[in-house]
Amino acid sequence: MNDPQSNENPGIRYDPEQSEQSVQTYWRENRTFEVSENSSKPKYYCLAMFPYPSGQLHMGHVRTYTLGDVIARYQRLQGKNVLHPMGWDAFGLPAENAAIKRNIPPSGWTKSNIEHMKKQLQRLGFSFDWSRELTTCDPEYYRWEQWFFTRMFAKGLVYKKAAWVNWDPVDQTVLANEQVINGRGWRSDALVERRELAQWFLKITDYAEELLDGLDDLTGWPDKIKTMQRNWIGRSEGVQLSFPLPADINISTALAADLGGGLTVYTTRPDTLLGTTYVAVAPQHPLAKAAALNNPELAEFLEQCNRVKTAEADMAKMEKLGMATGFNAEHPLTGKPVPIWVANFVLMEYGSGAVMAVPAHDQRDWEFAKKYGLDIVQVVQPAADSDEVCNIEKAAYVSKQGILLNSGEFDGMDFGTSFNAIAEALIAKQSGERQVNYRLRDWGVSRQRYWGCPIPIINCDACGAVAVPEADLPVVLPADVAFDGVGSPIKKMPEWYNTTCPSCGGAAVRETDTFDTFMESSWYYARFASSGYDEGMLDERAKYWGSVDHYVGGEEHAILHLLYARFFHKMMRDEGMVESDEPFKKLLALGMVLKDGVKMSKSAGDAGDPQALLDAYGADAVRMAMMFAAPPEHSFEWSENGVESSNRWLRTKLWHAVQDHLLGGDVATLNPAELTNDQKELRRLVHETISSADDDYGKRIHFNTVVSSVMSLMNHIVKFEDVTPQGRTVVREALEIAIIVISPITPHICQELWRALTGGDINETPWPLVDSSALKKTVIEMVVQINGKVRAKFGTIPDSSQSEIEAGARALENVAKFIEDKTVRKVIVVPNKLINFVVT
Ligand code: ANZ
Ligand code: ZN
Repeated sequence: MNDPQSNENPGIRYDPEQSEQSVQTYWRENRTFEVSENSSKPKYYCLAMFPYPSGQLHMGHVRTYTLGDVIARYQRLQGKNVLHPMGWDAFGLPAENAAIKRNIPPSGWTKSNIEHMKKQLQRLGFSFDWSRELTTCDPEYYRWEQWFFTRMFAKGLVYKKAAWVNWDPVDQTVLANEQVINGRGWRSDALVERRELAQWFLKITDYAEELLDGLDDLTGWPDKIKTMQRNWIGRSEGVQLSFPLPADINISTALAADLGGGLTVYTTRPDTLLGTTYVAVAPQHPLAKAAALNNPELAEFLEQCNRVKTAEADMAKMEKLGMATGFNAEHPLTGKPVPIWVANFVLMEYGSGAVMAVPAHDQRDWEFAKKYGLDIVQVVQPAADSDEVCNIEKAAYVSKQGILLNSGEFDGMDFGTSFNAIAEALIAKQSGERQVNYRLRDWGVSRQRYWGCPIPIINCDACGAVAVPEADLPVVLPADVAFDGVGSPIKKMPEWYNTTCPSCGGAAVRETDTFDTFMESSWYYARFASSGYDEGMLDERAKYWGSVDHYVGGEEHAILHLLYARFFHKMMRDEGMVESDEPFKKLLALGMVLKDGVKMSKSAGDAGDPQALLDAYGADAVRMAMMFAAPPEHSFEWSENGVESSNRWLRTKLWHAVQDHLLGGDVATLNPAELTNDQKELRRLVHETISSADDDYGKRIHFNTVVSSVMSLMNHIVKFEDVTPQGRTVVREALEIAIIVISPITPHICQELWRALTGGDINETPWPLVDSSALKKTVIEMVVQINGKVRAKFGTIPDSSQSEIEAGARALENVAKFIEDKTVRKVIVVPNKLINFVVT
């Protein structure tokens, strides 16, 4: 095959490397993408989730940032004042692990990764306003996070409590639930243990209701993500009730006082109260511990439970294990004794850490009862006219459609009625109350790691936990530290943690834990808007930019990051720093880029690095291949083949067509009245391309279809051989529009070609308007029938007269031969559709 480059004029050869460099220099020198708040244009804030500086870009990054860039560039062409910033989510575990492995401080490792990745991002030609770049490990960034934390502390939204945590014995750290995979640490793969530690918490539960209700107004978010958030917040309505404990129970008086003489449970099924055959408590429940004091076997069981921590989702699948405590409680309505068991499926962190077990109507309770030979008493049965299956011998009957039995005065009631009646009965006896519960827990933000933002608290023996005063912020994380691989270095630096109490002046100790890195990513979007402000966390510019108009990022952040950022936004709003209720108006949740079925960021090293592709084919080809591969929300298997063919298309079709056209010199002004049908037809395609691109870019957010429609337009342009003055004018318009339409995806080549065609800067050019008169079809296909049977088709001009159509049809060979020796009785014309000859 011959090389298409060989017949190019050497002066205008397409050299992506060189041309992209010069375009990028132009952008830099002209500060093309730097924005200010003094603009008469409407604002548009486009943000892609900032990366963790792991070392090099992978194709997942390329996808995310190209999508964000396409949106930003399209909105800029729409005449918006577009903020499109970039920064680094720079704290986190990998830097520490790298530091241990390579014996270099995390700060240095992070810094050099940022330098390298920044070059790669710049090489890709993203339209970031680099003047607003921020790095979260920079004290100038995290000082405001510390400041905000102390504000929330003063306000009572921050507290410290001992909490059960997932402890990774290898990484020596607390893990979040989602970092525990099948009972093992996500990085170390070590069996995770349970420990109780003093931790700092943010009261996200104070906002649970608003975080839930707010989802209803987020019309720009995918339903899937909203559902995940709803489930995570997990609102339920139920009853909290107490099972009295007998006076002679063998527990300490302190514990008895704590329990208030009763064992509290939370249930969403008070209707099943009479079916309670045992009460199950979590292994960490005080009553379980009390029982274990004189029961070594139980003590061993509790320890075993503490060793394995399972994410809640795995809880359902896990084998149900338990042991009797030997204690009984009393049923709050019947007064009958109910045995108390310890069960591994009861969570200490939810409700009260104890459940009333109703094996006939709850599958977990049923499995547990079967295993340990506990009673199963049915108290709900299907309604008479129902076709529900209910066989308590085989499985629990969990439906809420049934009718009560074996429940005394409540027999015959349905779910709603019995729920209320039993709730009222408990309220009357003062042994229960209605309760709304949220599955959402307060956000534990303490991490026992080094590479994070220091928690700005000083612990004083006399005063307790005291916030670091504003004047003393930031509390800077020491950068030059020695790593021995076990635990955080600042926990072994008395010269750092020994200090004086801001309140009493006595000797005191700094908090040596650092923040969860989700803290930094919870407010960075707002800081971009207040870039460089050094007198506070945010300034008035945060109000100008308001909510992010379009937020782009991986669907793996569907829950935590987005929830924490929404929570921070509401706290900042309540401090008067922002005005809107939600941080992200519209959300684009991307599917994953896979390599051999594995997520790119997780698969090994260089395989996903775009560098080699950039060197060989240029940024535009990489960007185009990525956008062409799949619509954003789909996960897909990455193949490099698309990059080479994109490069070939850019070179042989786009670049070539423009250079060829330019050889013909200047063009005349367009005169729509004078156009031939073919010229009109090309114009129609051109304007259809704009209109579908508007839909694809602005509404559907499907950019692969923009690429294919421009490809198809270019095929028509290349085949269009009309070199008359109007013909060349139509081609000029077609080329300009093809270029501007695809420019958000392949900005470098388009900038160059645009300059060559028009002498102007494409970034200063408004998006083309659709000329609706050009959309009219120039040729209409007429169907010719003879006695109702289709015999031929031919093209006519729209709204042709009846006689023109008839003449056209008669002239067709296949029509003539059927009419020749017949008598035409009637001719029926349906305008712009068909003509039917009735013959005999
Ligand atoms: C009795 C009962 C009978 C229940 C029945 C369910 C079905 P949601 O809806 O998610 O809020 N539960 C309460 N606290 C728990 C804990 N700490 N660990 C594990 N399970 C706990 O769940 C509420 C239901 O989950 C409660 O209603 C309780 O079991 C259980 F036929 O009480 B139910
Ligand atoms: Zn003090």
